Amino acid sequence: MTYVERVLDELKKKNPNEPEFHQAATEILTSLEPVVEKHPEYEANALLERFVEPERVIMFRVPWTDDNGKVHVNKGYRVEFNSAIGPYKGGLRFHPTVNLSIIKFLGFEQILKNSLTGLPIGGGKGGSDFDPKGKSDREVMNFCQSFMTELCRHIGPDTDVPAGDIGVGGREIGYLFGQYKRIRDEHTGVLTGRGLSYGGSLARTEATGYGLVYITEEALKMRGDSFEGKTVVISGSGNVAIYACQKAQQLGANVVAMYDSNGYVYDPEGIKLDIIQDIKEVKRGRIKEYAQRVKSATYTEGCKGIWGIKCDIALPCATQNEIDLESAEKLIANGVKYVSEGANMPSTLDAIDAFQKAGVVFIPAKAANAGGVGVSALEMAQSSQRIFWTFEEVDAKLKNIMVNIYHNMDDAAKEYGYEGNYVMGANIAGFMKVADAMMAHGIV
Ligand code: NDP
Ligand code: 2IT
Repeated sequence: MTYVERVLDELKKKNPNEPEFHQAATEILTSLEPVVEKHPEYEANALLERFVEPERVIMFRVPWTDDNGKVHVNKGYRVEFNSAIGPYKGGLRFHPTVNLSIIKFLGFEQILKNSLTGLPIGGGKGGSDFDPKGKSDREVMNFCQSFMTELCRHIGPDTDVPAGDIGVGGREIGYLFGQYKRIRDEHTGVLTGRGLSYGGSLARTEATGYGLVYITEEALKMRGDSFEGKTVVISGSGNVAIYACQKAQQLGANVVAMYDSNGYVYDPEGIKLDIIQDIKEVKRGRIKEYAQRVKSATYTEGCKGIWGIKCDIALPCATQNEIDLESAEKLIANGVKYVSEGANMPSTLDAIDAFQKAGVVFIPAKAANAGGVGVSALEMAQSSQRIFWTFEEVDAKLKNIMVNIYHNMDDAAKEYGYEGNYVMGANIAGFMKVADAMMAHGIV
């Protein structure tokens, strides 16, 4: 048994019933085989054993009252995974499927993603099994205030800086920030993704989707190609999906399909993004309505069929494991050339394997969606200096971050003899900096 196999084996024994965490750990640790072989001091110092164990796991009760006076109780989580290179940083997810396994996989991925940005941020993630869907603004506020009443004692601008993720956008960050400020009496950069009137950064809303398209654009450019005239399928219709669509369209792509958790719309004439935004951002409605408003579009109940639509570039931007082997095989059979992950871990391990074997350019989430947390780190920088950069300044820095990530993962893959394997490249490039810092800090 190799060192990596032993650590993975123990991780699964010590953390049973955490399949998503096992999946993320398997992908990451397997890629690190050649690195730990080259660095025997890592095993001698139990570096991987420490790397896979969160520094701190916080779980708490979140009681709140609905509009009818009924009391509900949800679970709250914050996993402070690794602070070797900076304060814990990562989003909060509010979705009924949230459990410890999901938060741990997200937190673990976040360590390497944040390292890849080149900025000083450690890895963390949190959230709740609360479902914001169908709740009134007042109910969401009640929930957020209760959630923050507990969370506020664990976070701070130099300690742990949460942000949004699925189900947590500008509205939720506002309520969370208001409660933090009230209890701690501090107006600081304790959360990112804040509104522009209270310390937020321009371009944070767009950052993940734009960043996803920028890194894909760089991959295209290196192969003498571009987004111009390409057919693109994007899953999801939330924050990441919407701004990925916007940037891809600006670069001349034809985005033909998007979905929400009920079903997908196919519009061969090109998605009218203003209508999607009206339905999803303004009305918080269902994507089904798009097909009622746009003649060229059709709606199909259920999500999976979206991957059967012929495209050159697929950008999964909804949730984990949305592309399984069967969906990957359909994409490949239809000639997909690029798959870049806007969501976290949207492809199963066997789907990734199929893409790589078929020669599809596959850019894994921790590289492809790092633009969101990258601009969050820029928001932290602006907050601590009490200044604001223009949209153009932030956007230029974002693009620079994404282009650098592309080349760092490409170089790391080549250095270790895995040219074009960006799963290896991103994991290795992200890990080296964290490993260096952990070694420097001694056994902690
Ligand atoms: P949003 O809540 O804004 O949107 C999520 C979208 O995905 C919605 O369209 C939602 O549909 C759909 N979705 C969620 N869960 C499921 C599911 N189980 N099955 C099918 N569809 C689903 O979230 P974001 O856009 O912020 O996040 C999307 C992905 O991107 C997540 O994986 C997140 O972790 C990742 N990410 C987000 C970043 C950010 O800055 N926001 C940064 C990096 C990664 P519905 O409307 O029906 O719920
Ligand atoms: O998965 C992610 O990188 C995010 N949800 C964004 C985290 C952040 O701190 O901006």
